Amino acid sequence: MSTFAVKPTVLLVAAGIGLGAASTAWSAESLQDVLKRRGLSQQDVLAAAKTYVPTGKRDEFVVFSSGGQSGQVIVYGIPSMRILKYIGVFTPEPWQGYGFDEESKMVLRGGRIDGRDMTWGDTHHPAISETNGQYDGQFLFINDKANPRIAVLDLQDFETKQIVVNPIYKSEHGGAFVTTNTEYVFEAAQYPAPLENQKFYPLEEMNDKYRGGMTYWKFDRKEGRINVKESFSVELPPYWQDLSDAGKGPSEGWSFTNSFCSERYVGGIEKGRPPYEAGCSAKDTDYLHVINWKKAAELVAAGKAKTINNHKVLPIDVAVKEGILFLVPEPKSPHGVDVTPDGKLIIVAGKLDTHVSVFSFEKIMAAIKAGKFESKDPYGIPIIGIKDALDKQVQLGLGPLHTQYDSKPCVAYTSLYVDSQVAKWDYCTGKVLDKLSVHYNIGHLMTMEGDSVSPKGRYLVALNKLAIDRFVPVGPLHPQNHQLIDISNDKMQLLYDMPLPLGEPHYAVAIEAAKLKPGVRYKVGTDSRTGKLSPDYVRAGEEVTTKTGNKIVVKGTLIRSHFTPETIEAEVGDEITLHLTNLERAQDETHGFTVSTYNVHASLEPGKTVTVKFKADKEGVYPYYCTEFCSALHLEMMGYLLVKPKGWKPTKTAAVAQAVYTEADYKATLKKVADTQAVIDSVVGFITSVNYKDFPDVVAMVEDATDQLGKIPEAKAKAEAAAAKKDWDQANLWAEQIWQYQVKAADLGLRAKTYLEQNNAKKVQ
Ligand code: K7E
Ligand code: CUA
Repeated sequence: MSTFAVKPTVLLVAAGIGLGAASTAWSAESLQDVLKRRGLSQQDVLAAAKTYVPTGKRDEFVVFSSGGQSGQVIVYGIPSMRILKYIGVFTPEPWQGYGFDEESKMVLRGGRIDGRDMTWGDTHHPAISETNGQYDGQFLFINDKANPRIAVLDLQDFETKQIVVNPIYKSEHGGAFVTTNTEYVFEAAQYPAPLENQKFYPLEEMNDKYRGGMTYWKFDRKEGRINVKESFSVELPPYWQDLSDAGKGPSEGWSFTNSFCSERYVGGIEKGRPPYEAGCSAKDTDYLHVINWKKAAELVAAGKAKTINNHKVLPIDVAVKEGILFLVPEPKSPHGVDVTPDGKLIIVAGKLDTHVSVFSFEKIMAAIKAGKFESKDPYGIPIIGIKDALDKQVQLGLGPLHTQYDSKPCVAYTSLYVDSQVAKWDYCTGKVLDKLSVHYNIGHLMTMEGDSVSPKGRYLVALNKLAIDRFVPVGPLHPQNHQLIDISNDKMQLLYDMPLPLGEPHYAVAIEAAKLKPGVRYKVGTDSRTGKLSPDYVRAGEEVTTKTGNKIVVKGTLIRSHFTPETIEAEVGDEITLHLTNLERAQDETHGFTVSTYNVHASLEPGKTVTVKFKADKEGVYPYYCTEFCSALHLEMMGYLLVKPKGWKPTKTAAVAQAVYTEADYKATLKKVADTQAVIDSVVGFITSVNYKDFPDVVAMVEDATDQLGKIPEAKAKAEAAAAKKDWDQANLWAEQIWQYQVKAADLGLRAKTYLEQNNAKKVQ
């Protein structure tokens, strides 16, 4: 408390003038001294200089990484590798109130399967929305392999808006990928199963009754949501569809999906059969699925699909008859298919082959046009001969998996899982250009905008599966390891190891930071999960609590540093619904809300309206409070939920005990108020002397400060009325409240002033 009993002028000095004094007393270490002391080489310093982002400066690229088993998304910057955010997607995330307030529970409810809440996920592949094949920075999609689902995140506020469950799969892997204008977000099945929900067929009927497939989710960009009704799937054989990619340029309108276990092997080691790993890798080739999705969509629109589980599915025989589905043999248990930026070539890597296979879209089309097929698979799908589709094969090393592209023409990078290396090579000439060891067992890799039509080059991240010996040990479960690699020169240079402590981040995508334009505040009253105004938001002065039967509805507000209301009275068994609106306009003025032991939490960013709901099923006294340290009086931002026994009646009518103040106290408070007003006047003088209106962030802070100051006349009238009656308690407390409004206004004003100074605001007359 004592900190804030000081005079406001002291606050000002601390905030502004104290800076100059710190830099003199110690003789500084030289760079050489530091290198010696820390045992760093020239190379280390070069790497550090390439990744270090000084205070106040920002990263060039933003990465959205899968959060693996956490079911979340991890956001970090490049080149600093600083983590910026975890976004709750398929699983509850307490900080953001995700899964603890009603609006976000609605989103998670969309991900229920068979009536069950799914509180974990296995996220694999994020994808950024595209316009003309370029990342546009508007939306992010990501899949859940375990519980086949896909999620839509809006990059306006980095929140999950929608989860849809795949209606026909039991697992899925080859998604999320987007078409060049994000018409569709697509995902392929992984492990075959009957498509009908909750339908059993024995494994002996694998070939007939089990299926894979490819689902094309129609994306409505205006709504920012997947349109489930307009979505469809193409039925595929029970090969294990793996990864996918969308055609672009000449191959636009097509999608490509690799597969493994085209053997359709059924294991059963406990029955004496060799395990899946043996039976699924016996053949020399599997199949690349080539699908004309544009035509498939037309066929579905023309009524050629059948309906399974309320979802349109284009059967294999129709797809074959209409000439939209083809297979190309690909060696050998592949994992990864990546279309080149120009859309002409399709690169597939076989985990058990030492080569990457480069297929030519032109050749594939020529074979289809000429009707030149080497055979049909057991489902009647035409198979194009591998020689008729192949442009070239390049030997890279052991266990090639995924490929990404550089801004330099023809340059590609392929991960070598077994060799623990990144191979840089030229897919036009077939030459291997460089190799770099990584630590260890790299899965995916990622270059900047590396799967768009115009990769940005510069950096590559190796997403490694093992992190042996890299970090300070933290127990048998190691962190994941993302390694940043400089690819701007001929030789790759390893720059940085970043431990990722959340889940196995299979894949990641990176976008130029400048393309992201997230908002910093909501329009007051916004339900962020729908993007619309909440029907239950209230402005200052409109707060209301109503009780109908055993249902209590509170429409309240939050502003530094109090809730309205500060008491909620209930009887045991009442159902309580709170609609809370954060009235702040200032950037980063988030409040949190929780009620002791009722397992609710909300994060209220400026302008947001959030609903929490619970049954007050236990008698007692439960403090509620703000969970974000929002202001100097943050700790005082609280209230009481009083849950009374049924039929309880007050026995005492005595007023709530108060501190006892004198006239002298009141006078002293008035003096403090006058001093603070002088500070505010000088800050306001500065702000209005410059072009602050050109800075939207400052304008928002000024609005908030004006809000705070606007409450003063009412408090002042109350103080004066009490003083007239010589009620010094009330007079002094209302004068203190005036000071509270001033302090918050001054705090905002000082922040605005600093901002203006740092951003070179110009004097106006
Ligand atoms: Cu782990 Cu793309 Cu699911 Cu490869 S995936 S490594
Ligand atoms: Cu609001 Cu702390």
